Amino acid sequence: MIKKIIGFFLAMLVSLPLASCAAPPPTLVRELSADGHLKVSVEAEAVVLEQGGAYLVTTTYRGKELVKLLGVEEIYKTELTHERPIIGKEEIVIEILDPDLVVPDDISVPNWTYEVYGNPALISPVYVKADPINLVIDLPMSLVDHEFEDEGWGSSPNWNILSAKVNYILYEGSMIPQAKNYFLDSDCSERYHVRVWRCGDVLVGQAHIDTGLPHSAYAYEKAENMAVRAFSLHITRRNCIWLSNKCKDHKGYTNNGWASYITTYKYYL
Ligand SMILES: [Ca+2]
Repeated sequence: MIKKIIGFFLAMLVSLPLASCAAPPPTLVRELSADGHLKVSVEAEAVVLEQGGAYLVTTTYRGKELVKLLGVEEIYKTELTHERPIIGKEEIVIEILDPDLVVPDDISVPNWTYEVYGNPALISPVYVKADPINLVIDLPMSLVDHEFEDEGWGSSPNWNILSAKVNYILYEGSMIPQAKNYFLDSDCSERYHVRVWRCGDVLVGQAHIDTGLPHSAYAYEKAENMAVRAFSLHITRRNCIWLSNKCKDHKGYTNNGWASYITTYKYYL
């Protein structure tokens, strides 16, 4: 009996340090921001396949942090363009929407747009934070079409996924694809680009100047002002809705965090 009791205590002593070693090793330190974004260091690479005057651009993000966070070595997206894209490889930090985020449903206007990346091993796509929302438009889409067209902007309906210009917003717990694209040629072969989403009773927009592929939107404030100018017959308020999305684009221009508001014709007052 005494031997059994001594054996029991010896077994306990041996098992204690083993039990403490069984704790899972530390994984990626998740730097989760207040709005549910994770910062991830990646290597970004764009590869181009040219065919018949069109360019198929595959942008891939790779890195150890993606392995730890998502269980895959890379995520990627494919885009089709008719403009010769800029290609290359660079180390960057991206922000992705936390896949485990419990999405709040009390936000009336979203404040960021997202690009979608995929990998066959993933159940869900990865949403990478793209650009700040900077327009809130309280008008029917048909009237937005009309006013942009009157000012010389071109438009296109929603694109299929290979055509690539589809970005998303997070609204009431779902990722919503954009409804329309509007374009206006700028100087130096650049163009103004406004993406628009339906968002409950209003539309929201993201205006920027586009330098081509891979993703290179910049000058959000300048493009926001240019978009508002297309609505000169309407009541507009520049930079009046705080969306907490102040940031700098890759050329160093600041987005001030305030969206402009566009609503009914002036003569309705
Ligand atoms: Ca603004």
